[in-house]
Amino acid sequence: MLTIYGRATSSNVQLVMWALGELGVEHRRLDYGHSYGGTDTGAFRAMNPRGLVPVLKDGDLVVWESCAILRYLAARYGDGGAFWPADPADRARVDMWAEFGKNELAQAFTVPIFWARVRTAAADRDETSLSEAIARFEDLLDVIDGQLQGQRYLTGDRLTVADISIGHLLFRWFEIEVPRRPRASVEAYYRRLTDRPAYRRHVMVDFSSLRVPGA
Ligand SMILES: N[C@@H](CCC(=O)N[C@@H](CS)C(=O)NCC(=O)O)C(=O)O
Repeated sequence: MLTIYGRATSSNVQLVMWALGELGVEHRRLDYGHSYGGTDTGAFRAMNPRGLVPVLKDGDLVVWESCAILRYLAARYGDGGAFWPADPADRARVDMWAEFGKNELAQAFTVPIFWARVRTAAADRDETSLSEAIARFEDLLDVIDGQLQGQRYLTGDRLTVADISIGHLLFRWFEIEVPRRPRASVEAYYRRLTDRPAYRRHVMVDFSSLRVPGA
């Protein structure tokens, strides 16, 4: 059976799990990483020399890097339609936003904002850096807001790989205690995502176990 190694509280695991849920692929997920450990063993490092989650094992295939896993799942288990189009030009339009999600939005959010707010005690927090990081992330969200004008999802009216790469970040963005500028299209988009059972199940995961005392 297809196996995902990685704890449910990892945002990169969530990205992969959400895709599996949307594609309806049978799978199992094993808790690895953070408080579960298991990523420093020889067996795990033989799968992923970086010692990070998620890792996918599908038959003889082992893949790490969440977006590579996402693209593999979409190509292997998708139907060549909107989610991950067979046509190279249509696919590139989707992939461009998926890259933007991984290389810009996630980089701008996870460590500079989420870690600073949730995984750092208030006494140790650099509030100036956090405010600057929020301002940078807000600018990127403006790009998303513009793209969402007049359409339900990032590249049209159907959910795609681009939405998985970007949308999984929004749960934490809307849950953490930070100031947020109102942004109607992103907020409507987020509500649309929260209506999807696979998003609720795999992305809207309580992250209180990651919160350090005094955060
Ligand atoms: N670029 C990698 C990053 C993977 C990553 O940083 N994973 C984090 C969890 S989100 C991790 O393994 N942290 C250590 C741990 O959970 O033990 C990907 O997208 O898969």
